[in-house]
Amino acid sequence: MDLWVDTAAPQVVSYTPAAAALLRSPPAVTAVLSDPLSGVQASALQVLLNGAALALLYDAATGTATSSGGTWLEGTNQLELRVADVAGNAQVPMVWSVSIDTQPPTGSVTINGGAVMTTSVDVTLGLSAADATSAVARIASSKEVTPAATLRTACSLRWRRPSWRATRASTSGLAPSEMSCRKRRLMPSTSKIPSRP
Ligand SMILES: [Ca+2]
Repeated sequence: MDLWVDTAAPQVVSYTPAAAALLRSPPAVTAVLSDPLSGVQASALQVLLNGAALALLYDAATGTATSSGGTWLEGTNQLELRVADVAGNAQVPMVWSVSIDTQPPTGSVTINGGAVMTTSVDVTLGLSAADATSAVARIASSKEVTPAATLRTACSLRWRRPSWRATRASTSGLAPSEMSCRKRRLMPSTSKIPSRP
């Protein structure tokens, strides 16, 4: 007759997502568990997301528990992993937090303080950006503009010696990048002083 004595709780070999992780979308929570003697009690496995139990699948062959679904919050989420073995030894619940940030930063661009026209080849860009959940990593600007078709309908140029003259279909509602390109087109290197229509 064999008598098994198991006084050791299961061990959490690894888990995801990592503590303090910053993620763009809700993840599956996974944990690899080990209990050499009596084995992990699948029915005792629990992953709590902000206090609510997640649906969980346990693969005994690999010792991997995988969650699905759950109501994740924008910002900080608390996870708790509860594990016990068949003999009833429970591991101390593991608690950690991860952050979810699904929203891109908001930002704005102004050209020469929002001026509708400039006679200068050089303009000053006013750039601002903010992010409610994480932080803004960088701000980049470009003078590349697409699609070109938008520009053709947004403004037109007429050659009227000795100066360029520009007309525009609309000033309001154009994206800053379109304004940027329009200004570039308003100011060819050979032009003289542009004037309003
Ligand atoms: Ca055990």
